[in-house]
Amino acid sequence: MRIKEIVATPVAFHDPPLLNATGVHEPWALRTIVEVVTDEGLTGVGETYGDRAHLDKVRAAGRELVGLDPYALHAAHARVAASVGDEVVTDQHGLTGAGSNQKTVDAVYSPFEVALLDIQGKAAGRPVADLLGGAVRSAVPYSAYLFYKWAGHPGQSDDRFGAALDPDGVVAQARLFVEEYGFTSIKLKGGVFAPEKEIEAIRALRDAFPDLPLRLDPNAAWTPETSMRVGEALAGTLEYLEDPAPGIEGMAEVAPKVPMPLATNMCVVTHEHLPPAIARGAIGVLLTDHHYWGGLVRSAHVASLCETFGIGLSMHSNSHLGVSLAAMTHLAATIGNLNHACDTHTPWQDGQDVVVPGALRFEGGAVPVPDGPGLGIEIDRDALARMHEQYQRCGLQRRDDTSYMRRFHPTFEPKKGHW
Ligand code: GKR
Ligand code: MG
Repeated sequence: MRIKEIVATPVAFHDPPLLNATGVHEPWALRTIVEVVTDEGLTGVGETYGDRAHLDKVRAAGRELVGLDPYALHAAHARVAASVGDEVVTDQHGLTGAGSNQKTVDAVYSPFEVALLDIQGKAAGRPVADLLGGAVRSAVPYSAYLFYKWAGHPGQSDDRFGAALDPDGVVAQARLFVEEYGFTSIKLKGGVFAPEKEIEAIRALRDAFPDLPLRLDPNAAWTPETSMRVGEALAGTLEYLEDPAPGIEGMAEVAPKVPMPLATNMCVVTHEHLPPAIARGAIGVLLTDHHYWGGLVRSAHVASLCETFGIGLSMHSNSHLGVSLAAMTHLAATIGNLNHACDTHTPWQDGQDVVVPGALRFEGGAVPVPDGPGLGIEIDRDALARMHEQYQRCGLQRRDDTSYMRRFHPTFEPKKGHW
């Protein structure tokens, strides 16, 4: 079997005005759906970022994979690395840490790897989780991922989630998500208001949900001193504190001074960050993410490294569709040492998807591992075409939360080590 053709389709879907340390989500979120077609008629699918610089690299790398055996994952990685060369793609929003060449190669390779595993699974008649060593859990728990948010995008009508700009709004949002999805743990995206306000919101969540694990993620908006103060104030309340301060240095300063583990998806985002972070004791939990750790197999290797060094594991997410949710679920199902519920932005998509409904669902806050061959999902061709049209019409080519925020608050500055 050989790869015959690769198609990368950028898509856009509606996204609510979710606030974070760098600004506010634009009305459209962008992703790219990658389809790999073989000469035996099998098609595999992967999903990745939609920013133009990344999309161009994915398309260029895809051309180099034609003719390759779908089982030759190492060769595919080498061809992607050669195609990317020494270039570095950096996220405009800076929410997933610094860019590097290694991270760029792994991010470009990831959707192909997922699609090739989808093909391998379809060829074998087995779910991707089986290719990764078999599921150790039949369903993967996700957390309710709360955001401060405006009631609606300026100039548009309010969305059904409503505003969340104070503790009551945050608790109401949590109730909605827990009621609709059954989540059994909660994450609040912070770095939006002064830390004292966010401490109040966490305390309100603790009162409203006494038994659910809670986490707070200000995306490195605080100084190490503030991080220590918040950590002390929330002793016994948080399962982990995610990226309170910038960089491995900042996190290493905070880690021994706070009672809860520090987690990251910002200061450790590629292999070269692991040795210094481990040596400095900077992190207690790594949020893995197959979209930039080089796909599912390489993410599973990182999970083993974490086990070796006593680092806990959770999973990071950006705005995404069902292809990513399926891949995340197969991966998370096979990692024995994944000891925290994974993040997902799925509720914010509010039913928009490129995947035919049915294979992915939440039961008690967890997604049962799809049991069909490969990823166990099917692309809804009409939805893909519609979302591609939306991409062409929306005029966005890269995520830029800061510029969008400045349209309404011209003096807004991203918060990095600000408070
Ligand atoms: O969607 O605004 C967002 C998040 O802030 C996201 O971009 C982050 O990468 O969810 C992420 C995180 O955990 O830091
Ligand atoms: Mg984070």
